Amino acid sequence: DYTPTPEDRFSFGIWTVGWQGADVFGPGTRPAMPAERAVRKLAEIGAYGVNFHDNDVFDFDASPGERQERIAAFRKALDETGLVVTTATTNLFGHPVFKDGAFTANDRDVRRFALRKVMDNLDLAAELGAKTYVCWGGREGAESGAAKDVRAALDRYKEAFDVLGAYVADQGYDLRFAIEPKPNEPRGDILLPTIGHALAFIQTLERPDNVGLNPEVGHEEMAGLNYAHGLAQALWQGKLFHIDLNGQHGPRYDQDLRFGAGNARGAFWVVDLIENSDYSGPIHFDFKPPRTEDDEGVWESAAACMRNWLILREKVRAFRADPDVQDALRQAKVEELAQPTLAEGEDWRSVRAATADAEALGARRTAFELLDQLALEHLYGVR
Ligand code: GLT
Ligand code: MN
Ligand code: MN
Ligand code: MN
Repeated sequence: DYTPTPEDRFSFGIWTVGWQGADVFGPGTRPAMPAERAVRKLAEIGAYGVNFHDNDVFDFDASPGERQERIAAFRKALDETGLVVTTATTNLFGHPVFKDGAFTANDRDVRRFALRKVMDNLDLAAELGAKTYVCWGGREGAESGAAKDVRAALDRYKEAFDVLGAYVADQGYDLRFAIEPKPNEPRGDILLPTIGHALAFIQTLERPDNVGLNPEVGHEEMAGLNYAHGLAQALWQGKLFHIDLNGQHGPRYDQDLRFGAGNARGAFWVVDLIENSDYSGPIHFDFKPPRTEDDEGVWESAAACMRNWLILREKVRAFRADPDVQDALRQAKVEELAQPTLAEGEDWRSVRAATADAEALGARRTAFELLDQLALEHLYGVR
């Protein structure tokens, strides 16, 4: 039985199910979906929480009255369904004002406008109880060489996080920022393109403890990287604040397939890692129901994200419980890696003096193929 429960902490961006399907080659294929409808339908299919952009709830040019009205409808749906706002974020990419980015736009007036827009939505995020504030800088970047001074842009990127960090601290908000890396699309090259770039950047900030990551499956795979390995390093550095789960087929355009589609083997290791970690944030899906789907297809694909997580969770549990796997793990010396290379009280001298038979060590069995085949057989459903 793969029925989602609140304990599973499944959440969705309002913009995922709300995506109308407009792409570079044609307009949308589905009608607009008000945020409150997304909330009600997500609750119906078993989600626990939601994430939203300011402009998923109200239009960019909404009057103050319209803004209040839209927020009230959103809030009413949240109250009536019990769905939790786990996360919020700002649309800093849709309007032409952000055509050259927001925090790193060459035009200083644009940068000041962007900061104000974020602060406005931080107020709403705090009011609605969000704990994480995602920052995806999709328009921060360039298509050409001379137009962007990357080092100056990084100065401004850091300045933005320092200013916003001070705002959150001064307001006493219980909110942490999560940077979402992406290598390209919509910009030709985006700043902070991977988990690694973002981790290094965070260390330069005035409040590094309040800033972590929101890595997305497709974004790391577009860069040819192993998403589970990236998540593991983020966890190791105490920086996995949030996750954007979806599916992707290799290094092509950002596909945002439902979770579990695309690289199914990669998805298996993601579930294995997260289920066996201390990650306590939402299991959050950022996918786009393909443009081919009607409203029914939208909810089928959203429900499938959760179902695929639960199916893979069952499989990784069976994999870890399988005595053959436990034996292969022993043969592969997986636990031995947790043992420090130097013993208590040893220093470099102990290793300097050691002798080894490199030929014999090089001939030792690893059993890695045996172990990986067992994982695949669990995934393929024959064990
Ligand atoms: C946008 C993007 C996503 C980001 C969202 C947060 S919006 O759809 O493609 O990957 O997570 O701004
Ligand atoms: Mn995302
Ligand atoms: Mn994506
Ligand atoms: Mn995306």
